[in-house]
Amino acid sequence: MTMRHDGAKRTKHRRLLQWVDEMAQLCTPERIYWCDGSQEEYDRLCDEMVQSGTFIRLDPEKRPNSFLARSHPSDVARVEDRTFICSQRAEDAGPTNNWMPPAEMRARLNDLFTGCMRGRTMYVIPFSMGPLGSPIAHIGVEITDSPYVVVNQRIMTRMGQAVLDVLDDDGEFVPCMHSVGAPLETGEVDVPWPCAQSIEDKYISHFPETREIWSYGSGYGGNALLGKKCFALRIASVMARDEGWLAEHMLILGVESPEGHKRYVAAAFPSACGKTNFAMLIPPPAFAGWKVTTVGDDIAWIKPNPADGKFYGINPEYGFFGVAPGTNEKSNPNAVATLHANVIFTNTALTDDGDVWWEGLTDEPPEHLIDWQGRDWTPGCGRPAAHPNSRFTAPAGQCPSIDPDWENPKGVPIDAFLFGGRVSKNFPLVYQAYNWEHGVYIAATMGSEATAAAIGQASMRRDPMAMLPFCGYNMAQYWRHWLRIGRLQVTAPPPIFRVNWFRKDNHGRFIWPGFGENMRVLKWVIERCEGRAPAVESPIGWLPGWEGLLWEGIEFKRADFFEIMNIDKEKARQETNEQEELFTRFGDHLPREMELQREMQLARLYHSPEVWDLSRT
Ligand code: O2Y
Ligand code: MN
Repeated sequence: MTMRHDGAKRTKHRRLLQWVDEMAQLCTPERIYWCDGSQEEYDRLCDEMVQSGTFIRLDPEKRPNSFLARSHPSDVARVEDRTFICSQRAEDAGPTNNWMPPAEMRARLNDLFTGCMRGRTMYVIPFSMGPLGSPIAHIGVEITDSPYVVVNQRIMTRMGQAVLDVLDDDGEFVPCMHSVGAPLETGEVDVPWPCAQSIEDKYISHFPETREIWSYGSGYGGNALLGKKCFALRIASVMARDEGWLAEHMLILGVESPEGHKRYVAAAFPSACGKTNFAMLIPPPAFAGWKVTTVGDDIAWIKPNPADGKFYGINPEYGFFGVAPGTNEKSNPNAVATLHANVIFTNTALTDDGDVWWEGLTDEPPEHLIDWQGRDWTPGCGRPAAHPNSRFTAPAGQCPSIDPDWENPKGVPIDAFLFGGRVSKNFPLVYQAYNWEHGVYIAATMGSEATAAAIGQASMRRDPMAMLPFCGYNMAQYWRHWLRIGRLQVTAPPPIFRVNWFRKDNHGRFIWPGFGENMRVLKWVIERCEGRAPAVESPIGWLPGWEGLLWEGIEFKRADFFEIMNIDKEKARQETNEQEELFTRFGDHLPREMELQREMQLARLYHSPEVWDLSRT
């Protein structure tokens, strides 16, 4: 028997209505609710969650219209071990993804989802990744039994009736099925953060061939807000491969010179490398007249435009799901300002006057807090007050540095790609690839240094293009796609750069001050795009000389610059040799250009003269 709901009044999309009915029959919820995306609906759901204990309303003077949620201690982050790419063939998921045959996964999910919404409301959330109706945007529909997911999705995506209107009666949408995996028995009282009891019962599953997402057992972040990592990266990367575009784990920022020239840079960094801070950078005083603006802080969808042969990018998201610890007036004043109101905090600490706090927000912690698990906390008690992965969900439009074109349906033209890892030794502050193929190679081999405990044979934890946990298909085929799209789809692909803010000196101290000073690197990047900045050829790419960067307003000695730019040839050879291990994992799928680039780099590291000695610049 089909359950009554007002879907037919909301849309004439038969496939969507049929899917909702099928999911209701599978999950047997108490009721079905179609989200309209209104403020009234958002306020009502937040009030209900305050009543049920899921939300704490923060002090309305200090943090208007803002809430704190505390998750179950077992449900605090993305679960990569429980994330699956269920392509028909294992080799299409590739060696870096967890794979399960689709039929086997479907059977498991069918068991898990049967009756999983008992006693709960099934919410239907139509959402658009990207500005409504933009040719770069795509639509998803998330079904969930979590009101926390609904209100977060209202911040993170454009959602509600307007999306159904754009979808019309036959538009394409990605079905995103989600349950916290905690059915309620008759008379059972709900808990503030329902989720599956055991990690083995969590499944974040993707079906690339049929473009579906099924997520079970977690209510947290990337596991549950399915528009973000699941759709905008894992499924979208497959769509992008098939349709000739790029779905990337990249921020997009704009740089405007005092003369009013505007450039846009898309930059990929692995998770937890300060992407949000970089996306909201404030140039230091020496850069009077320069402006940096934010298009997005995490994900970029980039499509070639045949009209002018350039790449155009959008931020498919509508909000920021940023990590709270470490965010402060020094590291990211724009983020702090963004958080003034209308924010959902998850797993931060609560102050005695009804506000939030996390490690690093202030130099001195408050004398007393309630920690992320609801326990009394005092400085020196030996526990962090906020969970290290505590988050804020905040509307992007509230960011003071938001770019005037961030909602432009055409996207913004991408002038350069940056790739950055976290490496303490031997990787220069910045260098430019010789050409597109070389750039794809340096992006494919990027990574962060493994911690001492994690170092096995190789010392780098590879994270190609910062997409290791997010590529929905074989990573080597993804490199092939990058090679092809730069050759065929655009007239002159943007230059590619590698950056590394994290180099340390012999005392283990960071050499580069980071934060706003990264503007100095950005300026060189922009000037390279315009063919204006000098560069020195090296075996690994083009380097800025001392004169290439602006040094006004910073105490940074020439010797420090040579230290941060220095390439020890022997160590670079060792690193290049170690890359073979990554490449061989992909067997015949590896594009031959990748191994060729590696061998050419090795040859340069053996044979090139020392013309790249920067102390001569
Ligand atoms: O732990 C989570 O669910 C969030 S992970 C995340 C959130 C925002 C932006 N990036 C990431 C990431 O892991 O790259
Ligand atoms: Mn991310």
